[in-house]
Amino acid sequence: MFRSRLTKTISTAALCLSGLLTMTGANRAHADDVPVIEITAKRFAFTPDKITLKKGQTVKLRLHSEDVTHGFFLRPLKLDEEIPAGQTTEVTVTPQTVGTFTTICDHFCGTNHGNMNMTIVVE
Ligand SMILES: [Cu+2]
Repeated sequence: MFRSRLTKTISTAALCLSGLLTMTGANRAHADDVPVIEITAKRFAFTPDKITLKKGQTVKLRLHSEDVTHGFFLRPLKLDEEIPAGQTTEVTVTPQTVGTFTTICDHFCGTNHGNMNMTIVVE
């Protein structure tokens, strides 16, 4: 309990850092060299529920929905993706700020939607 509250506090503070992080498009020339992290969205959780990225290292997030349409929103990393029902969306990100951030589903997907989130740690 304490830990999740702490995480929330940190991520709220991190919202103020918005703009210090950059995101690049998925169509870069060397996009194929970028490590890929698979994330599955399914009512009402992301799997895995925590990933760790390295500051300054570009990664590609491959977001897959196993059921309905979900969102993937994390302002400090400028992530605001929609994951259409049953489909896969890719986004490339280069985190620039160390911290612990909470990504939320911002596309209403059912009764427990408000608790659908995952943690992204940047170290
Ligand atoms: Cu949702």
